Amino acid sequence: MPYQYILFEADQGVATITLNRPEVLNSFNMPMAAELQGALRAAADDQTIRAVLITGAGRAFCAGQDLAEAAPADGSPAPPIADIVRRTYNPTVRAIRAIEKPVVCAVNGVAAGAGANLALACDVVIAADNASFVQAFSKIGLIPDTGGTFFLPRLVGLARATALAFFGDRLSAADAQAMGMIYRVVEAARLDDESRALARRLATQPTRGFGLTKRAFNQSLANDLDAQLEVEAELQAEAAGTSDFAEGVRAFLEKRQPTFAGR
Ligand code: LHQ
Repeated sequence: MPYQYILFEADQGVATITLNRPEVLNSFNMPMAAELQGALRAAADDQTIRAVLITGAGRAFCAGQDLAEAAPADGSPAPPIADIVRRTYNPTVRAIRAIEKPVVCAVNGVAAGAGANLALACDVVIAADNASFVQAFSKIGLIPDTGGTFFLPRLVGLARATALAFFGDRLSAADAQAMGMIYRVVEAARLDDESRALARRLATQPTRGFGLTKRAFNQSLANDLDAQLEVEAELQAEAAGTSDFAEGVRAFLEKRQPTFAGR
Protein backbone atom coordinates (compact mmCIF):
# COMPACT_ATOMS: atom_id res chain seq x y z
CA MET A 1 0.00 0.00 0.00
CA PRO A 2 1.46 3.40 -0.93
CA TYR A 3 1.83 5.89 1.91
CA GLN A 4 2.11 9.66 1.73
CA TYR A 5 2.97 10.66 5.30
CA ILE A 6 4.91 7.66 6.58
CA LEU A 7 7.57 5.34 5.20
CA PHE A 8 7.08 1.59 5.56
CA GLU A 9 9.82 -0.94 5.04
CA ALA A 10 9.91 -4.64 5.86
CA ASP A 11 13.30 -6.28 6.21
CA GLN A 12 14.66 -9.26 8.19
CA GLY A 13 11.37 -9.74 10.03
CA VAL A 14 11.18 -6.09 11.11
CA ALA A 15 8.61 -3.57 9.86
CA THR A 16 10.05 -0.09 10.14
CA ILE A 17 7.53 2.73 10.20
CA THR A 18 8.95 6.24 9.84
CA LEU A 19 6.76 9.26 10.55
CA ASN A 20 7.55 11.42 7.56
CA ARG A 21 6.42 15.04 7.77
CA PRO A 22 9.82 16.47 8.74
CA GLU A 23 8.92 20.05 7.71
CA VAL A 24 6.46 20.16 10.65
CA LEU A 25 8.55 17.92 12.92
CA ASN A 26 6.39 14.90 12.00
CA SER A 27 3.40 16.38 13.80
CA PHE A 28 0.20 14.40 13.37
CA ASN A 29 -2.56 15.25 10.96
CA MET A 30 -5.42 12.80 10.59
CA PRO A 31 -4.11 11.23 7.35
CA MET A 32 -0.72 10.47 8.94
CA ALA A 33 -2.47 8.83 11.88
CA ALA A 34 -4.66 6.79 9.52
CA GLU A 35 -1.55 5.63 7.65
CA LEU A 36 0.21 4.72 10.89
CA GLN A 37 -2.82 2.71 11.99
CA GLY A 38 -2.91 1.00 8.57
CA ALA A 39 0.80 0.18 8.76
CA LEU A 40 0.37 -1.31 12.25
CA ARG A 41 -2.52 -3.44 10.94
CA ALA A 42 -0.36 -4.58 8.01
CA ALA A 43 2.46 -5.47 10.41
CA ALA A 44 0.05 -7.34 12.67
CA ASP A 45 -1.39 -9.37 9.79
CA ASP A 46 1.92 -10.27 8.11
CA GLN A 47 3.29 -13.52 9.58
CA THR A 48 6.78 -12.72 8.32
CA ILE A 49 6.89 -9.54 10.43
CA ARG A 50 7.99 -10.38 13.96
CA ALA A 51 8.88 -6.92 15.34
CA VAL A 52 7.97 -3.32 14.60
CA LEU A 53 10.24 -0.26 14.76
CA ILE A 54 8.74 3.24 14.87
CA THR A 55 10.89 6.35 14.32
CA GLY A 56 10.76 9.83 12.79
CA ALA A 57 12.32 11.40 9.70
CA GLY A 58 14.61 14.41 10.08
CA ARG A 59 15.59 16.11 13.32
CA ALA A 60 12.46 15.38 15.37
CA PHE A 61 10.59 12.27 16.42
CA CYS A 62 7.13 13.87 16.54
CA ALA A 63 5.81 17.27 17.71
CA GLY A 64 2.37 15.91 18.57
CA GLN A 65 -0.77 17.27 17.03
CA ASP A 66 -0.34 19.40 13.90
CA LEU A 67 -1.64 22.59 15.43
CA ALA A 68 -2.43 24.03 12.00
CA GLU A 69 -4.94 21.21 11.51
CA ALA A 70 -6.43 21.58 15.01
CA ALA A 71 -6.72 25.35 14.74
CA PRO A 72 -6.52 26.45 11.07
CA ALA A 73 -4.99 29.95 10.68
CA ASP A 74 -7.43 30.84 7.88
CA GLY A 75 -10.36 30.52 10.27
CA SER A 76 -11.83 27.47 8.49
CA PRO A 77 -13.65 25.19 10.91
CA ALA A 78 -11.45 22.79 12.84
CA PRO A 79 -12.62 19.24 13.47
CA PRO A 80 -14.02 18.82 16.99
CA ILE A 81 -11.15 18.09 19.37
CA ALA A 82 -12.81 14.95 20.75
CA ASP A 83 -13.03 13.62 17.17
CA ILE A 84 -9.32 14.28 16.63
CA VAL A 85 -8.44 12.47 19.85
CA ARG A 86 -10.79 9.57 19.09
CA ARG A 87 -9.71 9.17 15.47
CA THR A 88 -6.06 10.16 15.52
CA TYR A 89 -4.63 9.07 18.84
CA ASN A 90 -6.85 6.55 20.60
CA PRO A 91 -6.86 3.94 17.81
CA THR A 92 -3.10 4.38 17.37
CA VAL A 93 -2.39 3.70 21.04
CA ARG A 94 -4.82 0.76 21.02
CA ALA A 95 -3.10 -0.66 17.92
CA ILE A 96 0.36 -0.41 19.50
CA ARG A 97 -0.83 -2.11 22.69
CA ALA A 98 -2.87 -4.75 20.84
CA ILE A 99 -0.29 -5.90 18.28
CA GLU A 100 1.16 -9.09 19.75
CA LYS A 101 4.64 -8.37 18.46
CA PRO A 102 7.32 -6.24 20.10
CA VAL A 103 7.14 -2.55 19.15
CA VAL A 104 10.43 -0.67 19.48
CA CYS A 105 10.38 3.11 19.37
CA ALA A 106 13.54 4.94 18.30
CA VAL A 107 13.17 8.54 19.48
CA ASN A 108 15.48 10.43 17.15
CA GLY A 109 14.82 13.99 18.39
CA VAL A 110 12.19 15.98 20.20
CA ALA A 111 9.03 14.08 21.15
CA ALA A 112 6.36 16.58 22.19
CA GLY A 113 2.72 16.30 23.24
CA ALA A 114 1.05 13.34 21.58
CA GLY A 115 4.46 12.49 20.08
CA ALA A 116 5.95 11.96 23.54
CA ASN A 117 3.07 9.79 24.65
CA LEU A 118 3.04 7.78 21.42
CA ALA A 119 6.59 6.75 22.31
CA LEU A 120 5.56 5.81 25.86
CA ALA A 121 2.88 3.46 24.52
CA CYS A 122 5.56 1.37 22.75
CA ASP A 123 7.20 -1.69 24.31
CA VAL A 124 10.87 -0.72 24.19
CA VAL A 125 11.89 2.93 23.86
CA ILE A 126 15.43 3.78 22.85
CA ALA A 127 16.38 7.44 22.39
CA ALA A 128 19.23 9.45 20.92
CA ASP A 129 21.23 11.36 23.53
CA ASN A 130 20.06 14.63 21.94
CA ALA A 131 16.39 13.61 22.01
CA SER A 132 13.95 15.15 24.46
CA PHE A 133 10.46 14.61 25.82
CA VAL A 134 7.97 17.42 26.38
CA GLN A 135 4.48 17.14 27.82
CA ALA A 136 3.68 20.21 25.72
CA PHE A 137 -0.08 20.05 26.30
CA SER A 138 -0.05 22.40 29.30
CA LYS A 139 1.54 25.15 27.19
CA ILE A 140 -1.68 25.38 25.19
CA GLY A 141 -4.13 24.65 27.98
CA LEU A 142 -4.69 20.96 27.18
CA ILE A 143 -4.34 17.77 29.16
CA PRO A 144 -1.96 14.92 28.26
CA ASP A 145 -3.65 12.58 25.78
CA THR A 146 -2.47 9.66 23.60
CA GLY A 147 -2.48 7.52 26.73
CA GLY A 148 -0.30 9.96 28.68
CA THR A 149 -2.54 10.06 31.72
CA PHE A 150 -2.40 6.25 31.75
CA PHE A 151 1.23 5.45 31.00
CA LEU A 152 3.09 8.43 32.47
CA PRO A 153 2.09 7.92 36.14
CA ARG A 154 2.63 4.19 35.79
CA LEU A 155 6.11 4.69 34.33
CA VAL A 156 7.46 7.48 36.53
CA GLY A 157 5.03 7.74 39.46
CA LEU A 158 2.26 10.24 40.08
CA ALA A 159 4.49 12.95 41.56
CA ARG A 160 6.80 13.16 38.56
CA ALA A 161 3.99 12.64 36.05
CA THR A 162 2.06 15.54 37.55
CA ALA A 163 5.06 17.89 37.54
CA LEU A 164 5.96 16.92 33.96
CA ALA A 165 2.37 17.52 32.84
CA PHE A 166 1.97 20.83 34.70
CA PHE A 167 5.34 22.41 33.88
CA GLY A 168 5.66 21.04 30.36
CA ASP A 169 9.44 21.38 30.61
CA ARG A 170 11.73 19.65 28.15
CA LEU A 171 13.17 16.49 29.66
CA SER A 172 16.48 15.19 28.29
CA ALA A 173 16.68 11.60 27.12
CA ALA A 174 19.16 10.91 29.95
CA ASP A 175 16.70 12.22 32.56
CA ALA A 176 13.86 10.27 30.95
CA GLN A 177 15.94 7.12 31.26
CA ALA A 178 16.96 7.93 34.84
CA MET A 179 13.32 8.22 35.89
CA GLY A 180 12.35 4.96 34.21
CA MET A 181 10.34 6.53 31.40
CA ILE A 182 12.39 4.91 28.63
CA TYR A 183 14.68 1.90 28.30
CA ARG A 184 17.94 3.14 26.85
CA VAL A 185 19.84 6.18 25.53
CA VAL A 186 22.53 5.96 22.85
CA GLU A 187 24.74 8.41 20.98
CA ALA A 188 22.66 10.10 18.31
CA ALA A 189 24.90 8.77 15.53
CA ARG A 190 24.33 5.20 16.79
CA LEU A 191 20.53 5.35 17.18
CA ASP A 192 19.69 3.98 13.76
CA ASP A 193 22.04 0.97 14.06
CA GLU A 194 21.24 0.28 17.71
CA SER A 195 17.47 0.47 17.30
CA ARG A 196 17.54 -1.74 14.19
CA ALA A 197 19.78 -4.21 16.01
CA LEU A 198 17.35 -4.34 18.95
CA ALA A 199 14.36 -4.86 16.66
CA ARG A 200 16.17 -7.50 14.58
CA ARG A 201 17.29 -9.30 17.70
CA LEU A 202 13.72 -9.36 19.00
CA ALA A 203 12.49 -10.61 15.61
CA THR A 204 14.66 -13.74 15.92
CA GLN A 205 13.39 -14.60 19.40
CA PRO A 206 10.23 -16.44 20.57
CA THR A 207 7.98 -13.63 19.38
CA ARG A 208 4.77 -15.57 20.04
CA GLY A 209 5.84 -15.63 23.68
CA PHE A 210 6.59 -11.90 23.52
CA GLY A 211 3.06 -11.31 22.25
CA LEU A 212 1.68 -13.26 25.19
CA THR A 213 4.00 -11.40 27.58
CA LYS A 214 2.64 -8.15 26.19
CA ARG A 215 -0.93 -9.36 26.65
CA ALA A 216 -0.11 -10.27 30.25
CA PHE A 217 1.47 -6.85 30.93
CA ASN A 218 -1.52 -5.10 29.34
CA GLN A 219 -3.84 -7.00 31.66
CA SER A 220 -1.63 -6.43 34.71
CA LEU A 221 -2.21 -2.69 34.36
CA ALA A 222 -5.82 -3.23 35.45
CA ASN A 223 -5.74 -6.50 37.45
CA ASP A 224 -5.18 -7.32 41.11
CA LEU A 225 -2.60 -9.97 42.04
CA ASP A 226 -5.03 -12.89 42.15
CA ALA A 227 -6.46 -12.11 38.74
CA GLN A 228 -3.00 -11.62 37.31
CA LEU A 229 -1.69 -14.92 38.69
CA GLU A 230 -4.56 -16.61 36.86
CA VAL A 231 -3.71 -14.71 33.66
CA GLU A 232 -0.15 -16.03 34.00
CA ALA A 233 -1.37 -19.61 34.38
CA GLU A 234 -3.52 -19.36 31.27
CA LEU A 235 -1.01 -17.56 29.09
CA GLN A 236 1.85 -19.78 30.28
CA ALA A 237 -0.13 -22.77 29.04
CA GLU A 238 -0.51 -21.03 25.68
CA ALA A 239 3.22 -20.21 25.57
CA ALA A 240 4.08 -23.80 26.43
CA GLY A 241 2.00 -24.91 23.45
CA THR A 242 4.24 -23.06 20.98
CA SER A 243 6.85 -24.77 18.85
CA ASP A 244 9.31 -22.16 20.15
CA PHE A 245 8.95 -23.59 23.66
CA ALA A 246 9.67 -27.10 22.36
CA GLU A 247 12.64 -25.78 20.39
CA GLY A 248 13.97 -23.75 23.34
CA VAL A 249 13.94 -26.74 25.67
CA ARG A 250 15.36 -29.09 23.02
CA ALA A 251 18.18 -26.67 22.18
CA PHE A 252 19.02 -26.27 25.87
CA LEU A 253 19.24 -30.02 26.41
CA GLU A 254 21.26 -30.48 23.21
CA LYS A 255 23.58 -27.62 24.26
CA ARG A 256 23.07 -25.65 21.04
CA GLN A 257 21.61 -22.27 20.09
CA PRO A 258 17.84 -22.40 19.51
CA THR A 259 16.19 -21.35 16.25
CA PHE A 260 12.90 -19.68 17.05
CA ALA A 261 10.17 -19.35 14.44
CA GLY A 262 7.70 -17.14 16.31
CA ARG A 263 5.13 -19.95 16.41
C1 LHQ B 1 4.66 22.46 14.04
C2 LHQ B 1 4.42 21.78 15.21
C3 LHQ B 1 3.10 21.35 15.46
C4 LHQ B 1 2.46 22.27 13.47
C5 LHQ B 1 6.51 22.26 15.19
N1 LHQ B 1 2.15 21.62 14.56
N2 LHQ B 1 3.70 22.71 13.19
C6 LHQ B 1 -4.81 16.60 20.55
C7 LHQ B 1 -6.06 16.99 20.03
C8 LHQ B 1 -6.31 18.23 19.45
C9 LHQ B 1 -5.64 19.33 19.52
C10 LHQ B 1 -4.40 19.51 19.99
O1 LHQ B 1 -3.54 18.53 20.42
C11 LHQ B 1 -3.68 17.28 20.72
C12 LHQ B 1 -2.53 16.58 21.26
C13 LHQ B 1 -1.22 17.32 21.26
O2 LHQ B 1 -0.26 16.76 20.78
S1 LHQ B 1 -1.16 18.84 21.98
C14 LHQ B 1 0.51 19.31 21.78
C15 LHQ B 1 0.81 19.77 20.39
N3 LHQ B 1 2.22 20.02 20.21
C16 LHQ B 1 2.82 21.11 20.66
O3 LHQ B 1 2.23 21.98 21.27
C17 LHQ B 1 4.28 21.25 20.32
C18 LHQ B 1 4.49 22.44 19.42
N4 LHQ B 1 5.90 22.52 19.01
C19 LHQ B 1 6.85 22.97 19.81
O4 LHQ B 1 6.65 23.34 20.97
C20 LHQ B 1 8.22 23.05 19.24
O5 LHQ B 1 8.12 23.03 17.83
C21 LHQ B 1 9.14 21.88 19.68
C22 LHQ B 1 9.48 22.04 21.18
C23 LHQ B 1 8.50 20.53 19.43
C24 LHQ B 1 10.44 21.94 18.87
O6 LHQ B 1 10.97 23.26 18.91
P1 LHQ B 1 12.07 23.71 17.86
O7 LHQ B 1 13.12 22.68 17.76
O8 LHQ B 1 12.49 25.10 18.26
O9 LHQ B 1 11.33 23.75 16.44
P2 LHQ B 1 10.33 24.84 15.86
O10 LHQ B 1 9.36 25.25 16.91
O11 LHQ B 1 11.12 25.93 15.19
O12 LHQ B 1 9.52 24.00 14.76
C25 LHQ B 1 10.04 23.75 13.43
C26 LHQ B 1 8.89 23.86 12.46
O13 LHQ B 1 7.92 22.85 12.76
C27 LHQ B 1 8.17 25.20 12.58
O14 LHQ B 1 7.71 25.54 11.30
P3 LHQ B 1 8.48 26.66 10.42
O15 LHQ B 1 7.64 26.80 9.20
O16 LHQ B 1 8.59 27.88 11.25
O17 LHQ B 1 9.83 26.04 10.14
C28 LHQ B 1 7.00 24.86 13.47
O18 LHQ B 1 5.91 25.73 13.28
C29 LHQ B 1 6.66 23.45 13.01
N5 LHQ B 1 5.96 22.72 14.08
N6 LHQ B 1 5.57 21.65 15.93
N7 LHQ B 1 2.80 20.62 16.62
